[in-house]
Amino acid sequence: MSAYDRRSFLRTLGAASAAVAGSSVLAPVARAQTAQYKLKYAHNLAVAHPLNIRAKQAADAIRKDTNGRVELQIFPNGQMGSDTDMLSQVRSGAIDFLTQGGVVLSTLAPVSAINGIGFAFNDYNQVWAAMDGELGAHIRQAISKVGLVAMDKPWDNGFRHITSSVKPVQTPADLKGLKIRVPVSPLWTSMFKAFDSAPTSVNFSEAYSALQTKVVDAEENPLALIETGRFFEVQKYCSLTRHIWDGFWFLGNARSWGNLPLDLQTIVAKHLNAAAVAERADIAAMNGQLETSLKSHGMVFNQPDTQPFRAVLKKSGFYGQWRKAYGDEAWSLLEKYTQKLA
Ligand code: X2X
Repeated sequence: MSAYDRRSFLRTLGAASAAVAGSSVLAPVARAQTAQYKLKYAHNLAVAHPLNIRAKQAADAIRKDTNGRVELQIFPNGQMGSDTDMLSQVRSGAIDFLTQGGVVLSTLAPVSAINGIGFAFNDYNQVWAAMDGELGAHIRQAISKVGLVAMDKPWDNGFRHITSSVKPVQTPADLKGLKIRVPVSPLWTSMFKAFDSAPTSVNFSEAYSALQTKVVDAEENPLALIETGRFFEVQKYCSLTRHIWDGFWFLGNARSWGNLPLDLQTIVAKHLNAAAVAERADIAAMNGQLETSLKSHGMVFNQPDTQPFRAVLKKSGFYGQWRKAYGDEAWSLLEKYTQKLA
């Protein structure tokens, strides 16, 4: 990120976090000489991201409530390595905690990507009901089988929207033939193929130049990444399709979690879950500001009706295919919170 990017993103974030700063100042605590339990937590987001800010507040609260016995050490910004590296580290115990989304985690626990099914969730009410409810419990159960413990409350990453340099996406027909960059993931590719688009898997770090050189005309990401990735320089339209929702699970190494006495586990979980809920509100507040900021950079927004998109995915067999992949049990738990999809 250039200095300019950082400044403008920090300004956006600053406004969102200013509201919370006043309410969350913790009394300074006498730091124990050495914490009895030092827990390493790594993530891949910027220091200014609400996830990092809220995790730091949780770390302070944990230190205070455990009288300094537990210290949560945070390693932000991917400094512990790539997503897949960090996933290996949390499984081996080299780090104790990691926040990770369903896409990467699904390489270990396939069902953890089910929240990324296209056009499943209408809004955040459905997302949190499902993820804090039986669907989330089902995913955590799968996660527990691969040596990890997931805290109850997932954190927000965001709804994804489609940007394009050629035209707004208002109906499914606008996706036909669209050359769109997608992350390297079968779920994305299969969804855009169902719309007869021309999806190309490109790593995020190369997405901007793929748009600039017109290898592709479109891409899709949450607003925060459209802003920080400076996609507004090479994209004109932002269609608020909300086609995929993704979040982060707060994952612990099962052995190091098990080594914590129960009373300390309770305190740590309480503060991490509270921080997740606070971070969700931060992201919601940021989204309105990001739309304003992107408009000031010249982007044109539209708000399509999502129902016709869902109808295409149903008819094309997309939902049926993924229902088979995830299994009937997981699928019916998803549909408990969304409308019937397959
Ligand atoms: O690659 C992307 O578009 C990104 C950064 O949003 C993901 O991690 C899926």
